[in-house]
Amino acid sequence: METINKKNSTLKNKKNLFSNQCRFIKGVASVEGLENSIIPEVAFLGRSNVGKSSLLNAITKRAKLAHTSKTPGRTQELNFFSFGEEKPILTIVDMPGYGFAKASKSKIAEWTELSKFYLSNRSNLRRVFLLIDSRHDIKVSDEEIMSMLDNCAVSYQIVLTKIDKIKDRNKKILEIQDSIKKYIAVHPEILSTSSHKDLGLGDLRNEISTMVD
Ligand SMILES: Nc1nc2c(ncn2[C@@H]2O[C@H](COP(=O)(O)OP(=O)(O)O)[C@@H](O)[C@H]2O)c(=O)[nH]1
Ligand SMILES: [Mg+2]
Repeated sequence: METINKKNSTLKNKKNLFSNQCRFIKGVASVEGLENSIIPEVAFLGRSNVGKSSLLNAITKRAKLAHTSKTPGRTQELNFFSFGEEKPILTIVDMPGYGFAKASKSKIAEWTELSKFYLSNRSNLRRVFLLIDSRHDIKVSDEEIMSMLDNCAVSYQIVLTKIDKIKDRNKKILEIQDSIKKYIAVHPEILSTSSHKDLGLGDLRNEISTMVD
């Protein structure tokens, strides 16, 4: 009985995942700051300015949960957000952006050390959502990341952002599909979203909900 009740309460939580409690836990700026966790986790990853923080705010309908910025390269920490009513059932990690042209060598080295360590050592990481700005093609820095994720066998899914800015979404999806063929750990379905125009957010929420036990 106890277990059934527990299961029911988790199911209820899961259904309302994004309308119920969510809170910022902490920002982690170094490998030493990372603590192990057994709570299912997903991460938002992508180039600086791709719209990671905006997307997190949009799917949670909390405009100020994650800091967004017009200036690229601002989020330098892994930011942990916890979801669930009585107990946490999911963590979403807003990752620092890569591929910022003006970043110094030392900043890039910092990013690489922390993010690579996180991505390759996180046993509770269920999926990485790799965000691509729909106005751009997949860049060399995105390809490097996909190869790295393939190498450490982390499952990842492409999420196009800012689709309010493009005319032909289907064409874009086909182009991206074509350019990711050679990657192994990538999820076959590409999601397309607009945080500003509330497009595709339900599909992304559903996908994330399937990561919860
Ligand atoms: N047109 C449009 N702009 C967006 C969208 N999402 C984010 N942006 C803009 O892109 C910029 C970077 O967003 P941010 O979420 O801070 O990107 P991050 O660096 O990846 O976290 C900001 O100026 C946002 O207003 C979107 O869906 N549509
Ligand atoms: Mg950000």
